Amino acid sequence: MKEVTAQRTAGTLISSPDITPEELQLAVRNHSMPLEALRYDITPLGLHYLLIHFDIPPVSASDFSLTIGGHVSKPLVLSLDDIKARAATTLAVTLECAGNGRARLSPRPMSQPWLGEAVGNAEWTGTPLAPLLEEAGVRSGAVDVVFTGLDRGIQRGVDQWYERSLSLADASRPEVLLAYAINGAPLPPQHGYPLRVIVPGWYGMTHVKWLRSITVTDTAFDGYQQVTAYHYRTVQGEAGEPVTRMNPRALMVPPGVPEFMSRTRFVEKGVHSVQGRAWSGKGSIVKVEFSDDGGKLWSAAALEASASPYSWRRWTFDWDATKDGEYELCARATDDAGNVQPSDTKWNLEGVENNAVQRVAVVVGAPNQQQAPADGD
Ligand SMILES: Nc1nc2c(c(=O)[nH]1)N[C@H]1C(S)=C(S)[C@@H](COP(=O)(O)O)O[C@H]1N2
Ligand SMILES: [Mo]
Repeated sequence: MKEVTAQRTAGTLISSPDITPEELQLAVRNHSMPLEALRYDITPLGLHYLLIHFDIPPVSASDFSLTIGGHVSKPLVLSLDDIKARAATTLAVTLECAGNGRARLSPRPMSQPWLGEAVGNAEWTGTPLAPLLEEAGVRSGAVDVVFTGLDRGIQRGVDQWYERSLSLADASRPEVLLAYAINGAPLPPQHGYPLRVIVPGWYGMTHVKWLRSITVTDTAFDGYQQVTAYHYRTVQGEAGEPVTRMNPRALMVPPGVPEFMSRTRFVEKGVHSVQGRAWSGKGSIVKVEFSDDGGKLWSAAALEASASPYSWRRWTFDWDATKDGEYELCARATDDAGNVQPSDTKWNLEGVENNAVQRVAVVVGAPNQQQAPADGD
C-alpha cells in the first residue's frame, strides 16, 4: 500500500510509513467493531471487536477444568458444569483494547493497527470470582491473582502462555466474573470458549480468554504480558506506567453515507441527529461534547442512562448542517474523575491508552446529490 498524505476528506488515513504485511496479517485476523454498530445497546455477536495474540486454542468442553491454586489452603478443580451451577450474574460491560487508536500514531508502533473502533459492549454471564477465592482459602501474604489461558505463543522472543494478573484486592472486587456466556449464548471460540475472566472497567488485555487456571501468588507476578507489555513508556527501558483501566472515549456513528475508499461521509443540508456511545473505566461519563469544526467549538450532547455502571452510555446531538462544504465532526467524553479526551494523540512505544478525539470527515451537499440515497440519520 502506498504512503498517503493527510487529506481532510479522507477519514482513515495513516501518515507514514506504509502498512506492513505483518500488520495486515494481524488486522485481518482481529477485527474492530464497525462504527455503525454503535447503534446497538448490546453489540451483536460477530460485530464485537476481537483480539487474539496467538491462536484460538483447541478446547474440549468435557475435558475442560479450571484449577484455582497457588497460595491457597484448599485448591479447587472445577468442571464447566461446577462453574455453571454456581450463582450467576449477567452484566453489560464495555470492552476496549488498550491499543485502540494505535494506527493513528506517527511513527506507528508495530502491533495490531487499530484505528479507533476496537470496542464492544456485550452482556456477559458468569459467576463472581470473589466467593471462589474465598472457598479456596487465600492465605495471608497473598499478592497477585494470575489468570492463565490455554493459548501459547512467542512474543518478542518469549515463549509463553497468555497470562495476566490482578492484585488480590482488584481480583476480589464483586464485579469480576468468570464468564461462560455472551449475549445469552455460550462463548464462541474467538471470545474464549468455554471460560474467560471479565474485569469490568479494565482494558481488554485483562479479560483472559480460554481460562484454564487461576493462581494466587505470594510474590508479584512478572509474566511478559504483565511487566514487559502493556506499559505507557515513551523511552525504551524506562519503568513506565502499567496500563489498567480504560480512559474515557466517545465515538459517533458517522452520519450520512460513506464514499467507498476514503469513507468520507456525504450528507444533505439540514438537521442530522448524530448518535454515539461514551465510556470510561476511570469514572462515570458525565459529559459528551460535539464539534463540527475539528474541535474548535464544542456543544454539549444529550446523555442517556447506561445499562450498567460498566456499560457505555448513548449520546445524541442534533447537528444542523446549514451550509454546503467540508466539516470535521468530533466527539469528546469527560468522566466524573475529571478525565477528558485529548484532541491529539499521545505517542508511546506500544501505542496504548490512546483516547484522542474521533474525527469524521463529512461533506455537506454532495456534487451529485441527485443520485445520492437519502441520509439515514
Ligand atoms: N487467553 C487470551 N486472552 C486474551 C487475549 C489473548 O490473546 N489470549 N487477548 C486479550 C486482549 S489484548 C484483548 S483486547 C481482549 C479481546 O477480547 P475479545 O476478543 O473477546 O474482544 O482479550 C484479551 N484476552
Ligand atoms: Mo488488547
